[in-house]
Amino acid sequence: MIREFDSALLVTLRNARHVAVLTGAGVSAESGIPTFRDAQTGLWSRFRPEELATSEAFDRDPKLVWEWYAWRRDVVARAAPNPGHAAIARLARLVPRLTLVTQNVDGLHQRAGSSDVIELHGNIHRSRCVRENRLVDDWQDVGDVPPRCPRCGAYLRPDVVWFGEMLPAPALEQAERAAHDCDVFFCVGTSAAVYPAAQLPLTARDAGATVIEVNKDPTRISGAVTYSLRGASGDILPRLFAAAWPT
Ligand code: BV8
Repeated sequence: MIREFDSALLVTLRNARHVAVLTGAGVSAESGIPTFRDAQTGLWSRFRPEELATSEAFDRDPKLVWEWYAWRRDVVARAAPNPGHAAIARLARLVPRLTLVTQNVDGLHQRAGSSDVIELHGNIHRSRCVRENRLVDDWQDVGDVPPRCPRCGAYLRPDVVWFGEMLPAPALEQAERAAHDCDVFFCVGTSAAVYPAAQLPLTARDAGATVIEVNKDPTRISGAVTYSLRGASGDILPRLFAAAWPT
């Protein structure tokens, strides 16, 4: 039998009490959703995501930023969860306790069947009033771009965390608690470049967890993790979990 995965890794997974998973854009790449590292295509090719995903960009050109998110919502609507999302959803049934934390705003983990997803950076399918800071899930389409809050008339914005904005405190606290408590921490499809999310795998390692990175490419934390599994998450995760928990 080809020993594909280190046997110590498989034993660690089988004995895990609490597994935490942090995902980034790479877990949705096989669903056809461009990552932040991918060059933007077509209409958006002349912009860098870091430039558009800011309140400054929205203040400067709310229509442009709203249309970028509308385009991304359309890409997500046409995408489907991939085997990587499905494997993570299945993992919840294989371990005593799973905490799933995502940096993604596409909602694909939920569509794959994961529940209690901790969304550190919000969700592209939710919109909120810029003045009241409250979610708005329905509005009259009278041609305004961005649309306006039906209660107060201010612009709506995507309910995501832009660069320079604070993360939702409850989500971040929950993620940090899991990083301290877990005995296995997966870091899947993230360049580990954006803080404070990028601190989580290091927190887990310092707390004594086995940290497993799954990424097509090496990242800045590849040298700091216990196992760095190179490849596509949609390929590696199903095979790893099948090896650890043979049916
Ligand atoms: C904050 C929502 C307080 C919006 C996003 C400390 C040090 C340095 C900088 C900072 C710091 N603290 C704060 C900052 C500033 C900033 C930051 O981290 N900047 C970076 C660029 C240096 N952080 C913030 O502003 C955060 N706010 O901390 O507030 C504060 C504020 C100011 C100053 C100090 C403190 C807010 C960050 C949240 C921003 N919002 N998203 C939207 O989506 O439009 S971030 C966005 O980019 C994503 O959510 C994601 O988090 C990030 C991209 O990262 P990844 O998900 O990793 O994706 P990426 O494309 O980078 O990588 C994909 C990976 O997958 C690659 O490695 C690739 O190889 C791999 N891959 C590809 N295909 C596959 C694959 N792997 C496996 N399988 C495959 N098939």
